[in-house]
Order: sequence, then structure tokens, then C-alpha cells
Amino acid sequence: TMTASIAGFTFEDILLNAAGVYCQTTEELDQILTAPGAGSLVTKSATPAERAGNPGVRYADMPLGSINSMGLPNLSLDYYLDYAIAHQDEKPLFLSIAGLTKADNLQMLHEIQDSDFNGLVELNLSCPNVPGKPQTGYDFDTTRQILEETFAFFKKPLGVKLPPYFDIAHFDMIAAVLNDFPLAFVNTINSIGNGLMVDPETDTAMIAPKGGFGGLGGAIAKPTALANVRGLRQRLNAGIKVIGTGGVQNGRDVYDLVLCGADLVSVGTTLHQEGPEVFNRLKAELAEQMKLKGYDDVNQFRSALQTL
Ligand code: ORO
Repeated sequence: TMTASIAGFTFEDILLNAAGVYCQTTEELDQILTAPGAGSLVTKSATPAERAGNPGVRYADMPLGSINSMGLPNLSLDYYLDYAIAHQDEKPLFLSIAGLTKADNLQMLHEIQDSDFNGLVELNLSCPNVPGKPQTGYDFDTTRQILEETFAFFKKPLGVKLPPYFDIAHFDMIAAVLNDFPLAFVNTINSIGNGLMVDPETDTAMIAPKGGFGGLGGAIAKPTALANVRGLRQRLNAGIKVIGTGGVQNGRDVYDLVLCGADLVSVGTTLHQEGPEVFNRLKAELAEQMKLKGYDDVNQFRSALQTL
């Protein structure tokens, strides 16, 4: 079996889209919702009002993955909340929010708390692409402050989407903050913020916003994703589940994230490149990898990474 559970919800498959990819419109969301092999979906990170996002070319594929600076284009919290409430009986769903200020986040969380939504909320503390707005997840005091104010009133299952960390001291510091709260999950990693890629034909940056700086995803992100999944799984309270995101191209990549501690695995760049058929391909390839190792249940090797 390939099931997982978070906050009392059972997921019939461990794969889903990464927030932002293939989840901005009802048409896209419907396709993820019904895609064979997808156990859930997460909606595009919402702001209180609709946003157009950054202007110009804002996504590019590159040899080892992708670079994006979308700037949180989305159809508003109300749009995704309505969608999620309409479909929450079909699968357990994640509603992602990414306020540009603490006040926006708290306002949206109040609206969700007061709504009929009964799924999971993913608070995105890690968007690298809004000009002038730092990634909250790199500010440990502000992260604690937001969670303190949130859990004072928010009673539905909540997790956070984290930026990648690159220092063992930072794994320790973020885990110490997160372990003080009744979080249902963490999702790690968001894109590797503020990379830069050059088009050799024209000597220009590959994307337009922010002078070409954007978040890196895809194959290039895999080792960082594995390290963050593993580093956080080793440090977080057992009750905080881990969604692993970053660098999934094939079934072995899914397997590796589970081996490092992921309960669910989400797919961004490869979903963008292949569309929702990717889930069934990855599910079949994961089953193949498991068979090679003599496993028939993801629970048999979750967090079972060996070290030398
Ligand atoms: N892009 C990312 O890579 N991560 C986010 O959280 C948000 C965006 C975006 O909308 O630019």
C-alpha cells in the first residue's frame, strides 16, 4: 500500500502537486483532483485579494530543473476556499495561503477558521519572489510570532511550507520554533530562492522579474530537499508529519524522499513539464522500486535511510 495519514486524514496515494504548479484555476485543480495516482491537491498560495503576479517571462525550464519568479499570481483566498469546500468530501485537500504581511495571514486564517473548510491549511512562509518581501521562514523570531498569534485562535489542521535551510544550526533553530506548536505537518522545500540563469544565445537572464533572480526547482533541488526532509524529520516532534518536495523526476526520487522521512511527496517542476499524467507514472515507478527492495508498503522504509 501507498497510503499516509496526517491529522486524522488518510491519503490513498502519497503524491500531490507542489503548491503553485497546476493549481491556479478550477480547470487545473479539477485535473489534479481526478488524476490517477494523485492522493491530494494543494491550491495555489492565496492572498486576500486576487493578484496578477510579476510581469514578463516568469518561468523557464533549464537543464537541471526550472527557475521561476511568478510573484504569487492567484485568484484570491475566497476563490480557493470555495473550491476546497466544494470538493473536500472527495479527497483530503490542502489550502495554501501566502499573505504578504502577518496581518494578511491572520485575516485569512480567521476567514478559514470561520468557514466550512475542514481540510488542511498550508501556511507558505517561503515565497522568494515578491519584490521587497523577505522569506519569513528565514526569520526565526517572526516565524514564532506568526505561529503564536495563529494558534491562539486557529483550531484546524495547519502546516507550514518552509524554505530550504543550508546550515545545521538553522535546522536546529527552525525545529526549535516549530516544536513549540501543534503543527500537523511541515512541507519542505519551497524553491531554492534567488538563483540566476543565463540564456547563452542572448546573454540575458532567463526570466524578467527581479533582474532575473528566481526560485530554483527540479533536479537541481533534490539533494537540498532530501537534506531538509531528513534534517527536519530527525528534529521535529513525531506528531509533525513531513511533506517532501523537491527534485522528483522518477519513482526513485519519490522513494528517496520517503526514505529520508517524507509522509507525502509533492511534485512541481516535473508536473509543470509533463502535466497530471505524471502522478500515475511516478506511482508505477515507485511500486517498481519498492518491489526491487522487497517492500509492499511505504511504511516499511519511511525514514529508514542508512548512514555510513
Ligand atoms: N514561487 C515559488 O517558487 N514559491 C512560492 O512559494 C511562490 C512562488 C511564486 O508565486 O512566485
